Amino acid sequence: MATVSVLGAPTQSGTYRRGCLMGPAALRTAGIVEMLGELGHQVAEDRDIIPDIVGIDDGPYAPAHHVGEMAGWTRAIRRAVADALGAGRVPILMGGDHSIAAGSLAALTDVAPGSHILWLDAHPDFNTLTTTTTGNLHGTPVALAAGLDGADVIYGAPITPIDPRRVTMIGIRSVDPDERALLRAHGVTVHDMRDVDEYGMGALVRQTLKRVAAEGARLHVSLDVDFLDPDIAPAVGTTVPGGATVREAHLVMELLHESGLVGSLDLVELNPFLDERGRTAHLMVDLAASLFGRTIMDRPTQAW
Ligand code: EXY
Ligand code: MN
Ligand code: MN
Ligand code: MN
Repeated sequence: MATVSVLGAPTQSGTYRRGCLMGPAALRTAGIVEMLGELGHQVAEDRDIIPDIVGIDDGPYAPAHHVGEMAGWTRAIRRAVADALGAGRVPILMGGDHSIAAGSLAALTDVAPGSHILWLDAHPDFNTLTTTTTGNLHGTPVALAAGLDGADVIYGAPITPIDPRRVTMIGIRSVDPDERALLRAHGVTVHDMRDVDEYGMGALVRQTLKRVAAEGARLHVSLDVDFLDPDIAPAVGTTVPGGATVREAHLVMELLHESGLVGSLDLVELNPFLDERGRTAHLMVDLAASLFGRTIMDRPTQAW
């Protein structure tokens, strides 16, 4: 059983559509804390993070916007997630837009160097402050955590970057031209939805878990609502048709649980304003339940 830190990051400055700052409240309303208790885990803390105040003029970074806000959230999240990991807890970082993962990914290099990252998303979020064309910083966290252009602005000092060769992405179906070149240049493993169609979600996840085990690494999971098909998860601002089904997503989580390799989780981009009576919020909590050990029939589980 795990001791868990439930950490809210109620921000939407990294995206263009308002609403996902209500994400943490919606996940709590959908019962994420109660779910963890019912599965026998101990919730040691359940709080929202307060961002640092960082004044940065967006001008030089245009079209990037809210650069100072992202810097403030990133630095506070990095400390909170690192504290949880350092205390042997499993942090669940609840967004809020995906820019918050710049903080959780940096915490990994602070406290769990060599971690592997599984990015479950329609998008690679591998733009930099210079390649972003929309200026929405939720499209940049992986590239910034890898130390690419703009990392020093967001983190405020040089960071020990994540190793992009230890990043595996599944569900990808919307990639910008510059991202495509950067992903290839930096050795990120990208399983787009064509791979999912060809090989199946189970095979891709098992292959990833084999790599993580061979690396002797812990696994960080970053789940963006838009990994899922919009028909089943409409409550997200950046929907892309052709996403994961409910059962594909549960299979990912069930296999991850059985591996015993997962040490931390981001649940991001939930926009309750776009939801239908909380069904996306409940789906995200149900998927987290599969990650934390809920099964259909009894199955051998591994210690966390
Ligand atoms: N690649 C596009 C951009 O950089 O704006 C779209 C990014 C969407 C990011 C969402 C969080 O996944
Ligand atoms: Mn994302
Ligand atoms: Mn996305
Ligand atoms: Mn998104």
